[in-house]
Amino acid sequence: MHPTTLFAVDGLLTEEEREIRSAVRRVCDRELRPNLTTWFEEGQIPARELARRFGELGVLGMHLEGYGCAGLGAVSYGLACLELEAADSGLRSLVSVQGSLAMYAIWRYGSEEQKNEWLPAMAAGERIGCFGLTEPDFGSDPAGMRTSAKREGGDWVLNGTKMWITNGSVSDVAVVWAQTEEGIRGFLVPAGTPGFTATDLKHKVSLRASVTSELVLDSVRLSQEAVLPGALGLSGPLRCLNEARFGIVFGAMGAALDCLETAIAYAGEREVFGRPLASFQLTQDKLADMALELGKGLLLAVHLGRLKEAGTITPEQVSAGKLNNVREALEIARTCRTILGASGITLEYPVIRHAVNLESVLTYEGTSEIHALVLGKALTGHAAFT
Ligand code: TGC
Ligand code: FAD
Repeated sequence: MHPTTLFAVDGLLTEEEREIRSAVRRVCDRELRPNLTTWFEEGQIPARELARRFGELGVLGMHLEGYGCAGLGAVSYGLACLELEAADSGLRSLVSVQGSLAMYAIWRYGSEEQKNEWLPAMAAGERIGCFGLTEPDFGSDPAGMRTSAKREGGDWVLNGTKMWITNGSVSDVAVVWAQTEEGIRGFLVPAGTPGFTATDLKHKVSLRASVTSELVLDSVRLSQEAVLPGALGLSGPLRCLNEARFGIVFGAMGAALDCLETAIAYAGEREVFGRPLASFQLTQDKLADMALELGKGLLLAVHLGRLKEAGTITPEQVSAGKLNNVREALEIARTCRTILGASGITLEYPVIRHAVNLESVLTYEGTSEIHALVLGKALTGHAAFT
């Protein structure tokens, strides 16, 4: 039995959703999987080429309406994230940051001119975006950010540093969040603007098939047209995070599923003490536990997707999904790694790659501790962040 049939999750999906999932899976199998080990080992991806391919596939900003976006439901978007992350979390990251952070920020808070200028080209993958919220000293606590935007005549002048920014150096536009006299505001900073530089962070052990950069803004002068008019205050970027976190609820289960499928196949073939590893009770106990967590995680993801489609999902529910599904995916990846023994530490199998990638996923888009605190606040009424 395939692990996902245990909970009959497919029965909860529409035909269109299953077709979208198959289309993304086909591209992953034929065009991405053959390259994943090389991209991970070399720590480099052909980001522009991939973005154009993802644009053709229609997954960039696929849950947004208009401006060249497909306007599909949340579950369809989630299933695309699941398939991409079953290949590699870094590829899902590229798509999440483009569609759920950079495009979403412009789509939700941008002027008509900004939307028309950026969204159709970004949906097509012809232009890439990034989202600069985190700073070297302010990750979990973005309210403390030091990046500032000050008015000078009719212009804005930005100074500061953003850290750990996915797609940073390959982006055509950076959505940069900065402190202003009025509160936190978002700015569109085109690549090549004088004073703006993006430098890649090297020596990553996790998410190697993803571009991660530092952005430096040194007296970057922007016109009034660069401000996102609809966002004021920290709730602006945090609403974008809800979108990307939702995709991760599904995505993490993709990485877990790829690990579990690999472990089941390996345990069936590998003989220890004269019989298949799969026939030992301890192995079956591990597999049963993992199938339970995978199934529960998928059900939670689809349930949250339906709430999102109905427009009733809350940030706390997204936190619950991100916390649970990433934590369980990481646990599944680690347990699958034990089933593969020494083979589990090589890139011949995808398991260790998923496991180290999921360490980043546990940290970005709100660490597991931050999501626990969000739930703690909801349950008790006491905020324990500070
Ligand atoms: P707090 O005072 O609680 O809230 C400030 C304002 O924001 C509102 N708010 C939210 N709005 C929408 N969605 C949410 N999830 C929200 N959470 C809070 C809140 O109502 C308030 O609004 P208003 O109108 O009253 O001003 O803020 P706080 O400073 O106490 O912080 C709360 C906390 C810690 C939960 C928040 O700062 C947080 O989520 N921190 C984690 C930061 C984070 O997740 N960073 C991610 C950066 S992007 C990234 O990692 C991309 S990786 C992508 C990839 O490669 O896939
Ligand atoms: P810190 O906030 O310094 O946290 C360190 C530890 O302290 C964590 O365990 C944390 O949970 C814990 N902690 C913090 N506060 C509390 C508390 N109140 N109580 C208890 N424990 C606490 N950011 C972007 O803006 N855009 C991106 O595109 C982006 N991409 C990323 C890609 C990668 C590969 C990675 C690794 C990160 C990326 N990030 C991005 C940054 C990411 O969002 C931050 O790393 C994350 O929010 C945590 O911030 P930090 O690393 O500064 O850790």
